[in-house]
Amino acid sequence: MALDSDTFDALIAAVRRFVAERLRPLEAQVEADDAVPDAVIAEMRDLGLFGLSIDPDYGGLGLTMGEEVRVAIELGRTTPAFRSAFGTNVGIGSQGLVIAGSAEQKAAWLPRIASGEIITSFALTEPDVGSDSGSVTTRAVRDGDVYRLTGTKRYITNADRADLFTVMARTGEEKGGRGVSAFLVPRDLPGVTVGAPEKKMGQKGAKVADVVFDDVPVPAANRLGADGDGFRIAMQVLDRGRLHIAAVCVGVAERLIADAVAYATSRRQFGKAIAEHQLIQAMIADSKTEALAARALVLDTAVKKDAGEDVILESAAAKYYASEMVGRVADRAVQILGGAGYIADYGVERLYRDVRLFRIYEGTSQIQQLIIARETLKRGE
Ligand code: COS
Repeated sequence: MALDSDTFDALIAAVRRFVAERLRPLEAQVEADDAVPDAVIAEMRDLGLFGLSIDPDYGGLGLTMGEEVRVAIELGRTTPAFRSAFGTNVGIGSQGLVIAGSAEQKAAWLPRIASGEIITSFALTEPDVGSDSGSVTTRAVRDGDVYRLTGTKRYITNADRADLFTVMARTGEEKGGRGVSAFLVPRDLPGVTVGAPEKKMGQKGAKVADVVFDDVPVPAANRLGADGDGFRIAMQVLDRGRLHIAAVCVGVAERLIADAVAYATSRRQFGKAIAEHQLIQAMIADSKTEALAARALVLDTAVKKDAGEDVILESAAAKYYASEMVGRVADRAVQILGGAGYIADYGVERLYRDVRLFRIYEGTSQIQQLIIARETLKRGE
């Protein structure tokens, strides 16, 4: 159920203030330290950010998708690592449980996820399994009241801090997604090991790492949904996650446009502000047009999702368009800033590296194209 408009407006205003006054001044520090300060995480908890998407019955804010994407756009206006700090709890780390969890599973975990007391991660990708996620090789073998879980998951966001993993593992002999089940795996079970965080191109402060499961005894009660439901659950989680990421891309694009405009209006060449040169204006116009188009697509898709429509195609289209769009916008922002765009102090260089990931995680652009084409062919229009 939607929040009343005053409450939602107050939330947006609080998030906007938090981003502008608290997070943006810390961007260079997060980049240098490759970490989001604990004090900021505590403030995110107080704002309710960890529970944006979780039902109020479990202590969350229970935002609709239409509301969540508007919050995500606001959060996009700063370094993406801040959003990632609670992003898994809002999205891929919690939504398997929200979509397919039993009442007992939800009661056991969701309140602590919503409050940010525990951190969640989504463990689908493996060393040899990326885009073809139906072919996961991690195995969960039933042994009485437990499944014995063995395998390695790769590039797992927030694994370094995670208390609870949603793990997709093969339980049946069927090929492809049909043999895959999903499990809630607490980190403190014996046999769970988290590797060292990877060195990444950008999005410093948001960590990814391997997670190794070595004969981990996962209670059978921790399976999400029925045996063999795991792939479908993971796909539903990603449909939703992709729309959220698309919204973040819109926010980053809006930030980059603002940075480019601020620079172009103050920087003078040939006797006038470079913003008065038409070739600069052309870049600003292209970026603005594309950002508006992406914003409209994101908001429209969220409305459809809230209305209960199937948005597999639209979520993929939003992620595809918005992530590619923000790549172009970042590239133009560097160009408008010229030499300054290539220098770390100005921040645009950092965002240019940060946005590169949006075209890859939660499904590459090529996977989005594949989904969009399949769904269009299925729909016949
Ligand atoms: N919602 C619900 N069910 C879905 C679904 C969705 N979005 N997508 C697929 N399914 C179901 C299908 O209906 C099908 O069901 P049946 O077995 O009953 O027929 C089953 O899942 C298998 O679907 P499909 O045949 O489309 O699977 P493919 O192996 O062809 O894979 C893609 C589909 C490529 C779309 C999927 O593997 C994918 O999204 N890959 C990218 C993964 C990714 O984003 N990784 C990022 C890292 S995780 S942060």
